[in-house]
Amino acid sequence: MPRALITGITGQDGSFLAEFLLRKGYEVHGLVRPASSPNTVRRAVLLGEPTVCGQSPFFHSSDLNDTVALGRILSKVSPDEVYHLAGQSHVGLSFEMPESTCESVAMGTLRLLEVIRDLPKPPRLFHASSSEIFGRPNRIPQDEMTAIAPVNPYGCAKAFATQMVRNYRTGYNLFACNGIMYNHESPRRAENFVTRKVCRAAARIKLGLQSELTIGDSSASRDWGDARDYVRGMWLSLQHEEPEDFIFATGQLHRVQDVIEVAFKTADLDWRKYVKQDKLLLRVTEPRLLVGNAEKARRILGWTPRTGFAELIVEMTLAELKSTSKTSRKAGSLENCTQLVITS
Ligand code: G4F
Repeated sequence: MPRALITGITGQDGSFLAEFLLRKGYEVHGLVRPASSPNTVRRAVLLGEPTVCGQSPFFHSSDLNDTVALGRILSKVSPDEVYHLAGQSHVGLSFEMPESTCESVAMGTLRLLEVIRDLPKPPRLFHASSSEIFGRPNRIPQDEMTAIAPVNPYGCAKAFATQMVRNYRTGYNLFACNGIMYNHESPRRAENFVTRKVCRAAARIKLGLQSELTIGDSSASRDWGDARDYVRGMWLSLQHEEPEDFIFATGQLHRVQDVIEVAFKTADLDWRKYVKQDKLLLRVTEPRLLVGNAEKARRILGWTPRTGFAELIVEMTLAELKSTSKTSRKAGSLENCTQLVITS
């Protein structure tokens, strides 16, 4: 039975990856911060299912800033594959907390690399890098050779981590890959990312629980895909015979405004009546035209995204309507929603 360790197992990607690997017959281990209680963790990972295929992950309390504890866990678990997804991942927050963002994202990755290089049998390592390393790129769409030019603290920290992974691969012969991930979403996305924020607001407005949606730059555009597709890409990266970097992206740019229009239409609402802009939500700097060319992943790994943008936003909005209506006294007002299918 192959064994995998996931840092960031309680996040959107970590929970999907844990399920994906359990279904493939892996023994799955996850690193969790000591503050997360096992019950909360299990709920986040398996979303109410006690097990996937009769298995559930093993959780280990540790922090990426504790190299000794990290080394102990890696020695004990002795994984074949490590998926490194942990770290502060909100770009807006990284302007407010640049030091702790760099500590978790940049130094956390370096510590993990140091521990792995000292192991007698180093596992294969996948590092979840980000399109944010490209900032305002001179090449559109971006590929694995595009110059790194981040424009925010999070992007700078990811650039450092990405380059360190490359250095350890070359210098110490580690099987270490960067997946340069463009935005990827799902109903499990945290509420402070724009797609979830919009879909949640559309559902809550429909159910009478919220009166408006306040948004930052609605003209900002991103290459948005489905997190479940990207998790498959993570696994495929480590099954290839050579360690390499791969772009994971849809190649399609959409605006925040497009998210708003699809979500509000799904909830059968006119967005013009509810959406307000707030300059306080604008970022110090915005990256521009981050859109990826995933041709290398398609050619070498056979990876292509399966879910389209509109389909994803509709699914997220319907999931919000369903979960919110369970707790709402106004569930009856769902009757007019387009494409709404609520199953128990
Ligand atoms: O959803 P976002 O916060 O995602 P962002 O900044 O693109 O970062 C995400 O994707 C990256 C690439 O994969 C990851 F590396 C990163 O960890 C994270 O997962 O914002 C998307 C866009 C931005 O242009 C932002 O300025 O939406 C704009 N936006 C407009 N109003 C807003 C809002 N973003 C948020 N979070 N909240 C708003 O009210």
